[in-house]
Amino acid sequence: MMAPKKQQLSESKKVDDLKTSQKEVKDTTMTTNQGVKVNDTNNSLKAGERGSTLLEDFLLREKITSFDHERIPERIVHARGSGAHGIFELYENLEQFSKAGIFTDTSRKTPVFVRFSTVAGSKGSTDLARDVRGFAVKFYTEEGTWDLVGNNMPIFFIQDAMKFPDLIHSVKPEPNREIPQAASAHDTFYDFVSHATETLHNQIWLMSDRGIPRSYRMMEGFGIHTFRLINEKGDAHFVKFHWKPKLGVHSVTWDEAVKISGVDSDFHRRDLWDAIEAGQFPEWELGVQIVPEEDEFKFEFDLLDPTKLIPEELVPVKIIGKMTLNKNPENFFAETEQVAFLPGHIVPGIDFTNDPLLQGRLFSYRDTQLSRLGGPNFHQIPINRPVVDTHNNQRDGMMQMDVVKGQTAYFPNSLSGGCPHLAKMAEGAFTSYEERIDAKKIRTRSESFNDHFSQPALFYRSLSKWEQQHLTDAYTFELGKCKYTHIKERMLWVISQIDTDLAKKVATGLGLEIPKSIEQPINQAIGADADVEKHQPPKKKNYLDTAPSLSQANTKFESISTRQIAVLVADGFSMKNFNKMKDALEKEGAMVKLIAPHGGEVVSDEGIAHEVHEAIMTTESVLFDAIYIPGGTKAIEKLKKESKFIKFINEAFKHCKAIAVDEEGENLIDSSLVSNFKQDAAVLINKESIDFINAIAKHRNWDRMEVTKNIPV
Ligand code: HDE
Repeated sequence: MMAPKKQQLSESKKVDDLKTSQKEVKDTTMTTNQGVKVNDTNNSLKAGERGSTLLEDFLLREKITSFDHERIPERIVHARGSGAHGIFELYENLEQFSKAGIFTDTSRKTPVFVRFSTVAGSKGSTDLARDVRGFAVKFYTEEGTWDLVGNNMPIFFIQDAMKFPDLIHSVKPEPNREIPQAASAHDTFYDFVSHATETLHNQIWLMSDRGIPRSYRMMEGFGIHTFRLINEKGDAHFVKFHWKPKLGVHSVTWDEAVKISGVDSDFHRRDLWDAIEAGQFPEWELGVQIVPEEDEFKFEFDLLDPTKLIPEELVPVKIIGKMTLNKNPENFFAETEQVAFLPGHIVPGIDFTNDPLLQGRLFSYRDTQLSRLGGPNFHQIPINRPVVDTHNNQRDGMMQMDVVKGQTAYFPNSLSGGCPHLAKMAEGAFTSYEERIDAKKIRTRSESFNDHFSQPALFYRSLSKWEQQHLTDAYTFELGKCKYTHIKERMLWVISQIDTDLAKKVATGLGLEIPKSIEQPINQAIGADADVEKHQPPKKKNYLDTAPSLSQANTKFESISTRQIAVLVADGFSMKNFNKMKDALEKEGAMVKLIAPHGGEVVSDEGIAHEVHEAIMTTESVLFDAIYIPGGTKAIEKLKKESKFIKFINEAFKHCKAIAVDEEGENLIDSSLVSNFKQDAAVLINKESIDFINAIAKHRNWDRMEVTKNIPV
């Protein structure tokens, strides 16, 4: 037998190597797709100058045909997204848990491609929809590609894949009018979720600030399902994966989200792109919660139930490595659009569990790529290619890019010396974890999945006052958008099972009463949701009073890196103050942007011209994290005359942002609503730059909500 060629891969391939079909546009001559040089791409071939176009015009037909077929079907969910390249580095060898190279070799820099997304909206929808965010990571490892296809919330809406089409149909635009786009605030969603109370946990996370992140770079990521890690001896441990952003977890307010959607619906995409271009590479640490197999039944919830999280207070998250995104895609379509993530892409050392949602996903994603990318060869698209060589007897199909030589395409064979031969365990072959199964074939839901209410209640209890207020407002808004009273009432009843006070506040906003009981679902007889009965009244368990790890109030507030600071200036602004503050902010990594009454340049009180970043007409305060007003008598007089600057300040104040002013700058805030709140902890008048930096690092002064809620902005 011919000796098999050993795969050589001394170090991880560079990200660029993945893209074997890269083309540069520079210094090239235009050709057709057949390589014929083109001398006119502006005029079609006609019978005479004013004559009809000729069918023979192959240049026109090739160009137009290609254009006509430019789009591929958008993803049914997660259509709107943004991607970036990077690397993953492991901090410590985890061989006691997993034999995967990515978890044992601390010398590797494993290339990754990440795609962040919203779920419900179509490809052109706003980034700032209240929605779950996708957080999908493709690890190009030396033992094959591993995809960790997760979300920014640690649980999912449903427990069984069978319900996924119902969930998505309910949240998508209603089929009769195709309204509303990228929004859960409508009748069909709440009709569905109020009948399927298993959705409640993900729903309440969605209503929290997690549903409107400040940036993709400031979100956690979660694998959601319980997976398995397998070590060299074949021993298994359960594992949950967590991504922890270095910048902490931060969100905008709903009022900002609505306004950002209007002024820059690409806010999150732009933010990710700009940070990477500026060399301020986003970073997340990878954490694992590890549970020994023998502890499978130790918890008051089922580890296989994807609507439950393991509170970090019960099983701490062990930080094991770091992911850095350091390169923007060259071509959105080729990379971000064509990337295909499959939860079924795992490598030796990682394995699945029987989570019924995960099991369904293992089927769904390959099926999706077949229709989205047109056939079974999507793994040959550059962004989807593994970094290791692949050999098997799969052949042909649409868009086959490989020219596989030789006479055989079957196994076993003698004509090719038995190759590709089967891998032995010592060569790193994948084998499935031998889980013991002794069961009836049965179409049902495990009783251990029945408790729908304990964890949503734990989540709500664990939030800070300001988070609870945001969540209450979110439910009131969302249900307020529903037209059917019975749907709103049913939801009120469901919410009352989490927290009576929350339900009362939402009911007041809706002008309704919380019903004492609710009718059984219409189709109970045919099992539309026979399980609803099981959950009424809920059997709540209080295994923890609170889980502080669930609150954004306990996230990191250390860095102002990449924070956008609006500096309000006009001709005559104080250069001394400005320079001092700018230097201090930029030293901490913040982005200082000059906003002036007009575009072009502004001249400081020392006669130096500065480039204006945005004219006040083309921007809004919702795009910034904080405001600085450097002063200068002439400048402040000018700014006071432009009412939009006052609006800018009022809104930033309303959104609880830090505002610093020096000297005459105080006159400008005296013309705004801030004049009545100068004692506010994040309003800094003639203070040191360090005070401003500390206030920005806190993200927002949420204590201010008490006073701002009644401010008419
Ligand atoms: Fe997905 N999901 N999903 N999903 N999902 C897709 O696959 C599906 C679920 C997630 O940036 C689709 O390639 C089913 C959970 C992300 O390209 C599709 C079920 C989680 C992305 C699909 C789920 C996710 C997708 C659409 C229930 C978090 C975007 C396009 C059984 C753990 C990946 C595609 C990207 C995309 C099906 C549930 C995350 C239709 C059937 C749970 C981040 O195949």
